[in-house]
Amino acid sequence: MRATVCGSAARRLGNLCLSGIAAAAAVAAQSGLESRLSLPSGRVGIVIDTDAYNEVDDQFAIAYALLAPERLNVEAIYAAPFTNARAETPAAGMEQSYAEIQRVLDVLDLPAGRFDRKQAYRGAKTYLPNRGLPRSNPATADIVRRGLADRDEHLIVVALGAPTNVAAAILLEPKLIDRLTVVWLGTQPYSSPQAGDFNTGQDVRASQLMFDSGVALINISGFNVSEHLRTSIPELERHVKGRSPIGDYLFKNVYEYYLQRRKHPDYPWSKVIWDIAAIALFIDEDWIPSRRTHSPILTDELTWRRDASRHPVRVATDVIRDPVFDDLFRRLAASGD
Ligand SMILES: [Ca+2]
Repeated sequence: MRATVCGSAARRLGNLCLSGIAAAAAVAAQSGLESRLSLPSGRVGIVIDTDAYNEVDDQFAIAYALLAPERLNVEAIYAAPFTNARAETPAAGMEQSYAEIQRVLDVLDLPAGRFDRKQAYRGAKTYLPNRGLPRSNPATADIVRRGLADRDEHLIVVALGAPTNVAAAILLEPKLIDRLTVVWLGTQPYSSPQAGDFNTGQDVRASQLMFDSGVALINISGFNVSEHLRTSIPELERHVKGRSPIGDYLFKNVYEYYLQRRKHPDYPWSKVIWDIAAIALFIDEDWIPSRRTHSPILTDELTWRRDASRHPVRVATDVIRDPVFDDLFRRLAASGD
């Protein structure tokens, strides 16, 4: 499948280019697109789409979001598919993610009314098909329902893995294009010779739809951007371990990961907690500097092509690491008080 561009508007839904009428409406909606690239002030409703068990960082991001109730109303959490050494198939990855979301919720043991486990949903069991429409699943149904509902502010989807669920929801209900903001953690910086990272490569078609559908996209690259969010075992021992039940759980996860990967006990080791960047963005936008640019074209070969006539996206350019961890560590510790 080649990365084709549909006319000057450069908007594409899977293999279907938007019709002329739809494209004109899409252009008219572009002023709304500009506003959706800005985060609302006050308390905002978000849904989180997470490949929670793919390694050890999504769990931090889930806890971070749920421990920031003054800023974030987490309306739902969706399990995203993944495949790696922990899951042989996308379906297994999604199920493992669903189970991990439940474990994090159990350990957090939030006050009644903050977040109920029934607000966690299973997602796609497969990546997007190469052609045609994907199957609906509990996550896509919930995104469609919330996205089309009358709301004070548009729905914000925070996608922390392959964006299969949100892309599938858009394909099943294209009205979502003008209703959502997607904060997606994935790709490499647009100046890089390569565009792919783990999240991008898991579901290339879904990733392409983030850039081609015209949905409002705030993109936080992995390499060289959220990659700044490195921590270490000594730092986690100092600030996280022993401070709260969720702190102990998160530390245990990272420590087991470390034991599997360290070269020897005296070797320096650090771990990127990638996904917390997408939550920190809401706490203080100055911590995640960003700029607006034309949506790049993600090719099938996972490289970038640029076209200045394309619609705008917002892309993070840096992460100020220390205040993010300071805020996260304080919230984790306070949850144990
Ligand atoms: Ca993730």
